[in-house]
Amino acid sequence: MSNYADLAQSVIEGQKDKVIEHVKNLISAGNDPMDIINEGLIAGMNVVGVRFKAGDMFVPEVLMAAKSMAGGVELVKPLIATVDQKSAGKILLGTVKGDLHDIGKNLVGMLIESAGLEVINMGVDISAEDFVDAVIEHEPDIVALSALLTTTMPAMQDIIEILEDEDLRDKVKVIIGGAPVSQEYADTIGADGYAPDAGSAVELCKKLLASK
Ligand code: B1M
Repeated sequence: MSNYADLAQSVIEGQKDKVIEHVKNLISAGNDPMDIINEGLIAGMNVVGVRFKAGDMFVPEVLMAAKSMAGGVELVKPLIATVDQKSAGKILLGTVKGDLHDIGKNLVGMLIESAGLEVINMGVDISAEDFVDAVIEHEPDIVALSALLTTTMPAMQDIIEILEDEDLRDKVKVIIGGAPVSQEYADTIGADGYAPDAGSAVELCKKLLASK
């Protein structure tokens, strides 16, 4: 038998095999896939964040935790109910330049996709110019930007400014998310919205698509 606390502890310890075992057990026991993510995997990663900040954990250990969490998310991913419909919108998603954090961004992509929207996931460390080129190439309805570092947040503003310079700003909505950003920051840089978590990102996308 496994519980959410065991799963969170295995994420903290970076024990990918144990994470996979606990996730499999929790799935077999009929637990909700989103509860497995929120109460087990993310709960563990939140503790990692606190210990990392306090200097009790270091980058290699944090990477092990991140890889363990990603292994767990992969198992849960097929179980997230997918709305079977023709794509109701196209979302261009990526982590901004200088930033390598992708766990939250990938969760956001997974949930948006499961809501029946098309997601083009550009990955991490994406320059403003590459985002704008991708807007021209893919013509998305929404650009969703992730940043986890206070030092990379300004890259979000760069993207909005280049979109304005290229006369593309009125063709695409821009939304932002990630631990250091906020609704206030979204307002400051002229983004169309902010989502604090993956579930809210889905709701925000739906709201913006409905208003288009
Ligand atoms: Co880094 N890191 N990290 N890190 N890391 C943080 C972000 C930090 C807060 C840790 C700390 O000090 N407490 C800190 C940033 C401090 C700051 O800027 N204020 C930090 C630092 C300092 C660094 C380095 C500089 C460390 C170093 O090298 N000295 C370095 C930078 C590397 C770089 O990016 N250039 C670094 C490196 C790393 C690892 C590579 C080791 C690893 C990342 C692995 C990976 O992503 N593949 C890592 C990790 C794992 C973390 C913490 C511990 C966990 C992040 C995470 O995955 N959380 C993090 C501490 C923390 O956040 N508590 C930390 C789980 C995830 C589900 O949540 O990403 O917040 P989150 O995503 C949420 C929401 O934010 C939101 O929805 C998600 C799901 O609910 N969301 C969006 C995210 N993106 C969205 C986009 C949207 C909408 C919502 O679109 C609209």
